[in-house]
Amino acid sequence: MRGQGTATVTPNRCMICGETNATQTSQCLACAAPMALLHDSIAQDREPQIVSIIGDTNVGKTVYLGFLLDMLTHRAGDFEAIPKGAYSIDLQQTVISNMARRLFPPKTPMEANQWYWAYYQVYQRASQAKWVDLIMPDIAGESLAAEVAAPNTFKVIRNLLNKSAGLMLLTDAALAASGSSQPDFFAVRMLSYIDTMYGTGRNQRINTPTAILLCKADQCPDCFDDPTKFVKANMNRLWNLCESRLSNFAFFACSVVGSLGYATAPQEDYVIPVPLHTALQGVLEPFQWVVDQL
Ligand SMILES: Nc1nc2c(ncn2[C@@H]2O[C@H](COP(=O)(O)OP(=O)(O)OP(=O)(O)O)[C@@H](O)[C@H]2O)c(=O)[nH]1
Ligand SMILES: [Mg+2]
Ligand SMILES: [Zn+2]
Repeated sequence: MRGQGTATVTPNRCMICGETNATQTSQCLACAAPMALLHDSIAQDREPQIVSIIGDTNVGKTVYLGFLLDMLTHRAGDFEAIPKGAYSIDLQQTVISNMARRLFPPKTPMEANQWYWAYYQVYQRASQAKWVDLIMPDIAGESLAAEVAAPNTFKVIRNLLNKSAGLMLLTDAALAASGSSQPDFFAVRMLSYIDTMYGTGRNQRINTPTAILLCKADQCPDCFDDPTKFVKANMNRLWNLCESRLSNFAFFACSVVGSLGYATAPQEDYVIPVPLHTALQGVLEPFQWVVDQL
């Protein structure tokens, strides 16, 4: 019978953490992953692969993922993408509708039950045409930081990273270019957490394909010319760790805005950036690279 083919899953066993739930719950009671992922994957009769988008708070993960998914559903490049389940559209819609009103989307809450999850069937028309089913959750940077600082605080993150077939590590290039060491340290902490979790020996390296994105590159356009050179110069700790612990990594520059304005309300003492227009650069390339490696 169709739909019963995946031997490793039973209908109420969470795909992310493996916990058995009551059949009716919409989110896993243990880790808050949507149970719809499981039901949709049973319908596909194919094991989906997880690509995790990770990075510090405020680096631009939500914005990046929203635009990426929107490009995929617009058949950008060689891709064609079919969202599985209406929940998969929520992130894309939130980002696009906010940006159309010249607002950045709100910060992702720390609670896992409020994250957006996207499950897409992606078809790549290339020399070797292929289908991949991808699960891409939008994780909050603060939750990632909490898990890295105290492993097992956010079980869902640990399970996701453990199961990831590909990683996209986002870093704030604008902040790094201004001389801050925060982006470098965060990325190094994140990678060393993953390295320890995988328990890779001294002579082995992490072979999960890892794309490292230099976000907000509109603020430091020279990183488009040579992302690797930028990382060596501005995030040298990260570069060294990649070279010694990862076997498959690549650097990419990306940006979603063409120009920014800054606004403040009377009597307010804070200034917010206003995206005056959207200009996507380097959004698809890192994703394409990850899919090519899967
Ligand atoms: N200049 C510039 N700023 C950007 C770009 N993308 C995002 N930003 C800025 O970065 C902020 C944070 O973006 P988000 O996508 O919400 O960041 P996040 O990584 O999801 O943060 P958390 O949800 O807290 O983990 C936005 O509000 C913008 O101010 C970009 O391409 N260029
Ligand atoms: Mg976010
Ligand atoms: Zn679960």
